[in-house]
Amino acid sequence: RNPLDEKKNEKHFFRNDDKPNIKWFDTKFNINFPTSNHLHQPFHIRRAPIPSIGVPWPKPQKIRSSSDSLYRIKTLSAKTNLTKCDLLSKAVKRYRDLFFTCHNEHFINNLLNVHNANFTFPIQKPSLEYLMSQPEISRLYLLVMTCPSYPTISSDESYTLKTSSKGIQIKANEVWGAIRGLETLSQLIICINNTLIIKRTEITDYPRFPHRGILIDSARHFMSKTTMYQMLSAMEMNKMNVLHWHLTDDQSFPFESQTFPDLSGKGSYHPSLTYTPEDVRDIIEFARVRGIRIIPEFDVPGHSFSWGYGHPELLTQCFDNRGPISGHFGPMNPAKNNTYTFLSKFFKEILKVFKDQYIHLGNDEVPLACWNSNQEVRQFMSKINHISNFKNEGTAAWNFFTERLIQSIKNVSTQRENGVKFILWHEAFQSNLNIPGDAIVQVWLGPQSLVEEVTRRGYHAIVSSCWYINMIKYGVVWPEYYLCDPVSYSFRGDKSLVLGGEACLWSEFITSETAVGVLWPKASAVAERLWSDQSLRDVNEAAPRLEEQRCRMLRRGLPVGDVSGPGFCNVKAT
Ligand code: CP6
Repeated sequence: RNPLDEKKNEKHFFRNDDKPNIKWFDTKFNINFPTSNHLHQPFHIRRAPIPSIGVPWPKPQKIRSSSDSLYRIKTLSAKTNLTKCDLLSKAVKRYRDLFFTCHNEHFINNLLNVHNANFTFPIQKPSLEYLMSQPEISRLYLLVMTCPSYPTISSDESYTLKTSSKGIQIKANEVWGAIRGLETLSQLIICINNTLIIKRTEITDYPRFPHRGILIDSARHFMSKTTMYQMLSAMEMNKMNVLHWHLTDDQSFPFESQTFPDLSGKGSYHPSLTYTPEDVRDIIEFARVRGIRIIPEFDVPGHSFSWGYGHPELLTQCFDNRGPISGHFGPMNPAKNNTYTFLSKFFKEILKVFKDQYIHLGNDEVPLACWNSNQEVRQFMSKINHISNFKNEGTAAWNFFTERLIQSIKNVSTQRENGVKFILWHEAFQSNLNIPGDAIVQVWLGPQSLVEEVTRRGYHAIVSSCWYINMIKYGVVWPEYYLCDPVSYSFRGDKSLVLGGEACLWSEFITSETAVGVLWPKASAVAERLWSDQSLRDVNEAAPRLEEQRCRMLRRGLPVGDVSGPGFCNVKAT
């Protein structure tokens, strides 16, 4: 049974079933971009970019702006009540350069002409005189209550932003909100006639879900440090806050362990295709200052073939009726004590390297057939099965493995301030393993009813099933991602237990060179779904804003792809 076939039959998942007349298949090729009269343009326009310049993505929860009050910005001096918050000073430093980069000077007049500027400005041609007569503001007030050092699942990312003749004010309970507010501010500032302009604006903003992630698979193809940085920058621009780092899989083991150097020494594709301890520290720090958590996944007991290059003793030898199959190793061997002592040493190191409270233990697609084929494991399994009530011996052994591993990781977590908690793929839940009550179940395949069931049994859930961005398709596909709601109006479970979702970039056919262009700006659609209000479901309203967000990412140097068909951005091609 191919799980992908099941997926095909379940076309209706996560659609907004309460509003059946929204058919996103129909809207797919029918997004109403305004057409432009290009005759008066000094350069050829096939389809003009939409001037959603100055309109933020993802859409804030509440935004009020007045187009007839503009402010000019020549300089900005940031004043903050917190002087010893490195995260805040670093964020100001990062964003200051962005505020003062005039990107659209060659284009904006044209855009204003073309579209009568109804989108962002009521004025048709803001003359230099008009702009220069607008009041100037020069102060940025950052009022922040607390400055925690690492983001967590319960971080407060809310903020308010207000521009007035006194200046710009961003208020936040925690520094994470200030970082989100600065990103919004950077998107509100536009540049006309080489002058920075911001409208009078009032924003109250906060995320709908606390877990808004992407999954990066560094094991099928190695993802360079530069690519990881680009991913994190794009996440910050889209207010995403979790990087689920799928670090190891059957094909390679790029993580350099100090405790067991042979894991990457023999299990990486090449000695240069690894993450050194310094690389990992740098990536965690790059993420931290952007309010992004890094959750590493070390997939066990399946998807673990590459562990065997350095440590073959961990894996199960698979047999057929003639004997051991040469080179055929299955999931980690649940019958050996060594497996557990090895893994508890390994995870002791992981808990030191990675700072987040959560680690991801995989537990997807465990091939039980290999365990069944191995005499030693079979003996162990029948022993285990006596003392458990699983129908299937393989599942009993799998449960034993996962339970014991989790316990041993908890045992080595005592030096950690916040202990350790676990995320598992939904198979562990579906097979009724005894997973801790505070574990999070990540659903990667299956209907909304599976997510509902997860919450009905009291577990927290993360949803990925409709966001396999690596499945490259021709045409305009982002509305599909955009309209997929982890908690649709018809959700029959405990909505409060759904923490959010992740856009996944499984990398069997994606490389470091193509990853950013495949994931973005498609993942931007997911980002708005997870940040903004549930009622925001108009793809025609979103389309021009998404297009501007794509252009913004390009302007900031990210090699993003295209999602809406022929067009161009007001940025010089490199
Ligand atoms: N790799 C791992 C994968 C997938 C999973 N685990 C996967 C397979 C098919 C789809 C999506 C993801 N490539 N380790 C399952 C979580 Cl459609």
